[in-house]
Amino acid sequence: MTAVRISPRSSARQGSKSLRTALVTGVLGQDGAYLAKTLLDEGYRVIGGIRRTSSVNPWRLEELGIRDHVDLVPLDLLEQSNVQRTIGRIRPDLLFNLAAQSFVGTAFEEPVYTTMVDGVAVLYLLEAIRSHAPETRFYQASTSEMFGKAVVVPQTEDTPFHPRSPYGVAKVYGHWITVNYREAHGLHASSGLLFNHESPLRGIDFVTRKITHGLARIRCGLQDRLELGNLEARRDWGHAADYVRAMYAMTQRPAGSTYVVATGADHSVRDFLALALQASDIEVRWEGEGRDERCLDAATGRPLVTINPRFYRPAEVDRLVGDSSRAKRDLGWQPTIGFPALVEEMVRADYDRVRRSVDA
Ligand code: NAP
Ligand code: F7E
Repeated sequence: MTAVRISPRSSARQGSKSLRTALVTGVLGQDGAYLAKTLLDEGYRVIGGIRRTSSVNPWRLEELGIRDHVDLVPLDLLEQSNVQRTIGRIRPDLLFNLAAQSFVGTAFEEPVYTTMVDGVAVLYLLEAIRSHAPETRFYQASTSEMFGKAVVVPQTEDTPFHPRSPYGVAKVYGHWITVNYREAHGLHASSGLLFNHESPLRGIDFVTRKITHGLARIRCGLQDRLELGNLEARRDWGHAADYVRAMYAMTQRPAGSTYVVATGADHSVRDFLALALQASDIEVRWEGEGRDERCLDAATGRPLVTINPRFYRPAEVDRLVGDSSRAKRDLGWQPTIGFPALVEEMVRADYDRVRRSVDA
């Protein structure tokens, strides 16, 4: 990991104003990295907000080759005074709020923290924009988790919300306060109802990356088996590189709005695992049922995947599949990377990293 240079005071407004400026919270996360790359390609100066930790790790920016092109500023969403000062100083043209406690499993263990970061902090940002930078165009990272126990399949912008986790509940607040500031204060504020999107830059706790990383370690003899939860859970999985294009497109519309971003097709965790095993050239057979089901190496009979109820959720979402007709019509947005290609890319990237002993 290389040393990280953090600009305590960004000079975005002091230098030439010819370059448009985008501020991205959560820039070190999966979407932050892909979005920063998209914005740089669009000609923006990109300032990335990060929270201070003992070892800030910009590995995703490094993987995309943009580490030296993004200015990092301290911006912990829970410190309202810092949020006010940073936005007042930078007055960005675009502000993307991607920072979040984004892991649903953790939200059940840390519901208050999750509510503060994923819900209340959205209000801190909107208040700062309202006070200091009302021309700033704002994007809020909303989620299909807000639909939760959805009454309609597929879900659209008009489907009622019924969140099933403290994460989903907090995001519902973030969404509605964004809509409210658009309607009440005339801000250019958009909310993207994004369904699951993955990539080789996905965090290691999420099931897709847990599978591809785990299989790579098994192939390299570094791990015996993979423990998973509910294999029947279904998600509408797309590629993060596609989804950040929709975020940017929302900020380019004449007015802010709400859009569903999804592929329109769902698959089970079992489907993802099967494709990942295939792409890893591992032949398997299954035995047992329910929580006793096991996936064995066809050649040796060794268990490769077992079920651990620890990874079940206290409450699951039902069938989440998105209808992106509106985004396709207004934003000209289309997903370009299909499910098998996504799985293969993730399997290949993790195998390469594990073989080269690269931490990610
Ligand atoms: P991610 O990889 O978990 O990234 C989240 C980022 O937020 C991390 O860089 C994290 O910092 C930062 N963060 C957390 N708490 C913070 C705080 N208090 N102050 C400042 N930064 C903080 O998530 P992602 O997958 O890129 O998702 C981006 C956004 O989209 C999130 O808001 C997520 O809830 C939402 N979303 C994601 C999906 C999806 O499928 N990926 C779908 C719908 C919505 P550290 O790097 O220090 O941990
Ligand atoms: O779980 C099941 C689990 O943690 C997907 C976040 O980006 O997308 C993400 O949230 C499914 C669930 O993602 C394991 O029960 C089985 O049904 O990868 P996940 P998520 O909860 O859908 C939404 C749209 C967001 O907004 C979130 O920020 O997979 N599952 N076995 C497992 N999940 C995990 N994590 N680990 C397992 O072992």
